Amino acid sequence: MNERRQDETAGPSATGDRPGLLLRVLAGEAVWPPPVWLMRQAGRYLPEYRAVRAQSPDFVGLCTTPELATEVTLQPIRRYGFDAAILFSDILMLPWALGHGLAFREGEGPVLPRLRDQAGIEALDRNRLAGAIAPILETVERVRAALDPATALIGFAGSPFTVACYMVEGGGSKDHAATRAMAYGQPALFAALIAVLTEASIDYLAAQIAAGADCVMLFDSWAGVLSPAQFRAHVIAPTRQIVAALSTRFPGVKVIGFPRLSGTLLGEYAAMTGVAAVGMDSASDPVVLAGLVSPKVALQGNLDPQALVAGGSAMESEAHAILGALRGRPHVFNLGHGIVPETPPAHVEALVKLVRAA
Ligand code: 1CP
Repeated sequence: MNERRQDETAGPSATGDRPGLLLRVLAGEAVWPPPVWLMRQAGRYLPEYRAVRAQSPDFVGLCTTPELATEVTLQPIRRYGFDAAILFSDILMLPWALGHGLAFREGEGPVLPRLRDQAGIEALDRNRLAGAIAPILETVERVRAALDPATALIGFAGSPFTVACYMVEGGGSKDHAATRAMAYGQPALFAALIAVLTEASIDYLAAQIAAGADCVMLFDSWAGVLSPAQFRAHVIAPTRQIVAALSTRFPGVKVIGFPRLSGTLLGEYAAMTGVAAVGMDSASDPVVLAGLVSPKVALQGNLDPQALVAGGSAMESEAHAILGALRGRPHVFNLGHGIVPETPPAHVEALVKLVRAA
């Protein structure tokens, strides 16, 4: 029997506390057609997001105003009925909550003070965290209350390494040279920074789960710049620590890990960290990754966001190839990186239809 049809005819009231499609896949089930959601599904490609953003020129203010953050989290769910909502916030809200400065400048992206010494690490204040994240947790509660029970709510954080990149570089970077130089040249200092961020990420993610997130995702956008040894130390080890701590506090809780551009190291990451699913970037061949990653770990991804911009037959053939490659194993359909602002909303609608008709 078609599993999705079964879910759809059940309707929200009959669904009860039966887990929706995303949680079933994260529990190891191969659901066909797979659940679908898209990284950065809330954002500037949606006119209704731009309308809210115009009223809230301060991006941090948007993330910390529960009414507005709830609205923009729900916008893509209303439009497309994705199988999961993702909390509207940003990975840089964690350093912000620890007292590190953060500003988003038009056209420039995030700007943070550059962390280069022990004093910078000592200035990070874990005692500020609970108070600072309270509005974000209120958003989690409001979104969970508004969603259909079958739609999962994903909480998230940046991984310690990727958050450290932004703190050391003072913002975005092409090659993260200063961060890599610190990891090699001042290993104790860099390890101390990763340790502080790991502990704070555990607190932050645990609080999101307690507030109603059904699972959490760790975005490690820059994991691919590390050598294998550095990847093991600064990506695999902290991720394993985060997953273990969350599993102790919330037995059975599922974590999705996304060490972007990690290539063949994704297999080791999947085996060593305890994550329930791994995100695949668009450069990875799903057939190859399916051979490297245990079938107990779900794969998430990996349509190129630019194929979604193009739409039409190019998008269709790429999406069908991904679906075909992963049929029969736990798969969450997604992009290989976030939606870009140029994406026509109609192409997203066509993609969701295609996946659901697979
Ligand atoms: O409205 C705007 O102009 C702000 C654009 C924007 C948005 C919509 C930023 C600034 N952050 C977000 C939301 C966001 N960011 C979400 C929640 C919404 C959703 O997914 O629907 C999430 C999960 C993120 C995660 C995030 N932020 C990552 C990891 C994923 C990735 O894309 O690699 C990273 C690296 C960031 C940092 C960041 N925040 C914003 C920007 C422009 C950036 C990238 C900066 C750079 O170029 O390095």
